[in-house]
Amino acid sequence: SALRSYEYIQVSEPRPGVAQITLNRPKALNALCTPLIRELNTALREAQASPTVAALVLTGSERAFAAGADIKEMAPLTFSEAYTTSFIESWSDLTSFLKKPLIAAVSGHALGGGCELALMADFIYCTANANFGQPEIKLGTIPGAGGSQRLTRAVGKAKAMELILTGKSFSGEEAERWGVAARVFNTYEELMEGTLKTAEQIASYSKVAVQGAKEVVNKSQDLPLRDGVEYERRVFHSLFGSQDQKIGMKAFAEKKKAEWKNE
Ligand code: CO8
Repeated sequence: SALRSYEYIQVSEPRPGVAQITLNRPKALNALCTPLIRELNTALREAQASPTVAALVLTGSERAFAAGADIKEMAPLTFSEAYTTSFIESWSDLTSFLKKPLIAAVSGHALGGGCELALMADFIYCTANANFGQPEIKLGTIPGAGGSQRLTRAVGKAKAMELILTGKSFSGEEAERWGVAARVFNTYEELMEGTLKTAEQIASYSKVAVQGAKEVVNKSQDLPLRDGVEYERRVFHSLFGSQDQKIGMKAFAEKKKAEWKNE
């Protein structure tokens, strides 16, 4: 297929319906410099637009998912430059346009902006010894790409406050126990196999239903419960207008495999 080539990331389609984006700046442990973020943004938009992609995986290397924003790039930045260029604004919303599900597969360091990037995914799979954290406080700054909000929603205020004020990191095992990660694996190989398998499974379902499911779960993060439940019911009702609902339920009754039309 016509996959574009990049300098700081790699894009592949390792399984049917699955696009994998691999952060690839090994010399800097995948530190998120501006050109990398720009490439990632392009790749995510292309995957969203691609008719052959139904689910996405975002990963780094065995040693590092991403060790944060590029400290060397940020070091000389002034307040007025950051303020007037809205530094990082476009990064903290990297996945907000994405309607297709995105799984982050985290091995090694996921620090600062790297942790925040993983938290932007729909869910995280990781290795037991992955190294998550928001160490910005040690650099004289604070999380800038949603970490104080998304980590707090994931682990609760007490733990998030402790983690962000001390800058101490937490393991993949803890991430799973605290609800930051959906699943934990012993090795990098098992992580990648498990992630691709899940992505392939999701990609095998009706695209219409998958998009609806992602949309309603995400609404739970923004809406009060009553409004969220009502929103869910509206989307649920609307899916009776899809062909795939008819196909799925008919296939169940006939004990056959559903052949989705994605309509
Ligand atoms: N920025 C720039 N370069 C980095 C970064 C980084 N964040 N992390 C690592 N590197 C570079 C190192 O400078 C080193 O380069 P060189 O060989 O030229 O000296 C190379 O990567 C390898 O790193 P180490 O030699 O330090 O490797 P170790 O295995 O000894 O240590 C660590 C690994 C513990 C991960 C260590 O590199 C480290 O502490 N890195 C910084 C972690 C950090 O503080 N991250 C937070 C950055 S602030 C931030 O992310 C703000 C968020 C803003 C929003 C972002 C939006 C997505």
